Amino acid sequence: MKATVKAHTNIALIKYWGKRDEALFLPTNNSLSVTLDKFYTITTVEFLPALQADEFYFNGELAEEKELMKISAFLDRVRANAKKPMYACVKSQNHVPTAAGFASSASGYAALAAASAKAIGLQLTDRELSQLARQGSGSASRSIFGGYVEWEKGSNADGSDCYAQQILDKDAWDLRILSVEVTTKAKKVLSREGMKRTVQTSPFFAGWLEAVEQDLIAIKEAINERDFTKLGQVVEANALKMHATTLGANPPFMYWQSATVEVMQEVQALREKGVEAYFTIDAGPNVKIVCRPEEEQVIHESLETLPVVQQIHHCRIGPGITYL
Ligand code: FM0
Repeated sequence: MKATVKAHTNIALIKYWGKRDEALFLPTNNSLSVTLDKFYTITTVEFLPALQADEFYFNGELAEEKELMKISAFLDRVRANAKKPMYACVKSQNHVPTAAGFASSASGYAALAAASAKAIGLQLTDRELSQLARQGSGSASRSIFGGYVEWEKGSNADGSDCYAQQILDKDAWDLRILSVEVTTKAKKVLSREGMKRTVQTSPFFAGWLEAVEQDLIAIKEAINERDFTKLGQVVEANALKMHATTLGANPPFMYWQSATVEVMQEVQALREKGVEAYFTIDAGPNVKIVCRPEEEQVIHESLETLPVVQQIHHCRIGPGITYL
């Protein structure tokens, strides 16, 4: 009745931006990510007949009521599925620098889905785990798998055809991701809230949906051909289009700060000097850079000269969930 799982974060190369069903976490478009080796969550779930309520410890401390409620709501699905009305003690250790703009929800819900399913005795396939993790946080559906992963939006109203799958093994193409943490003061619009507002109010959202189809075709070709230039161009352009939709929302918002733009311009300047680097940005001010191993060091050296850069984390492409 006890299980421990390690799950890694992922970074989207083609973004998940928009839901067609809020309650079931069904997206408006496919997305494509790489799982990262360096950042992960380890979660232990134990179902105990003696418990009167769920318990949630986060990084060794009893979590706040609000966090516990989210975990409990998630466990309710697992209990209903297993037909076992038993409470659980959940202990999560997070090894994700949340300040760097990595959503710990992706690794968090992937680990919770796999650990809770195993602990309660459900035998789920990775695809079913992806569907379960999705209902905690959309991007968690991708963190079940390692390497290059595509999350299928599906078309069924119940989400039965909406899950992620691996499209290429991590060792098949060694790319590197640099996570560039910048100085920041501004309050952030949470990704869930930002994507909802964009879907409901941005006239540019229709353009996003049209463009993302083309970007997916192009990036899958680039992955098949191991064409880094093509991949990088699509990755950068896709992130820019996602962020463009936020400017059209009502009220409008943007995730970039001046430091974000400085890093983006440095990446573009590197390319002009012949160093191939491409950026992507999630729902926050920090920048992630995609590059080949041979150029990782020179990119690092050039970025660390920028006063707005606080820290640079180096990641490789990582594995899917593991049972410890
Ligand atoms: O990861 O509302 O999963 O594809 O990071 O929990 O389903 O936190 F840049 C934005 C992540 C969205 C792109 O959204 O949202 C991506 C984003 P939830 P998530």
